[in-house]
Amino acid sequence: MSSTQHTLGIIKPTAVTQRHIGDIIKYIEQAGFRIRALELTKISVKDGKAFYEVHSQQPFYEELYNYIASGEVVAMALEKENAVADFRKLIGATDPLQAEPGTIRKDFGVSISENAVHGSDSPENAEKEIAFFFPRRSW
Ligand code: IDP
Ligand code: MG
Repeated sequence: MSSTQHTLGIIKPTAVTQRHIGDIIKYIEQAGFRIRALELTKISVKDGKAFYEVHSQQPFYEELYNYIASGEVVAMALEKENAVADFRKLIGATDPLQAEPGTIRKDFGVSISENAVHGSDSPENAEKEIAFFFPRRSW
């Protein structure tokens, strides 16, 4: 059984500076997602650390939070049946080189760090991540 679900997507700094916001949103809308909230914003290093806390034991943690805080990003709350899994499918593998043709990371990612987009990995984390960016959510 499937039901309406939400996920958090982030267009990462490199994709923003490369002016791929419109292209990426087009992929997202054409895949059937409804955008429920959207903000162009800049994350502080402190917030980047908190957002990626789950990766704090990874060797790439410092690079990760510094990168997400390095420029403007677009945070989006997305709605669809099976939104979490379907968005992971749409964005493709973490490493753009491994991602399937037609996925966002394949088409707009430049490296494993600069892989164009973030997508929540579970419905529970999606709820937390949406609350992180959109604390006044009314839907
Ligand atoms: P995901 O974004 O596909 O869920 P995660 O394993 O959750 O991948 O890692 C979070 C982010 O950390 C990735 O999107 C990627 O940008 C970065 N990352 C993952 N593995 C590496 C690595 O080995 N080196 C550098 N950055 C990495
Ligand atoms: Mg992840």
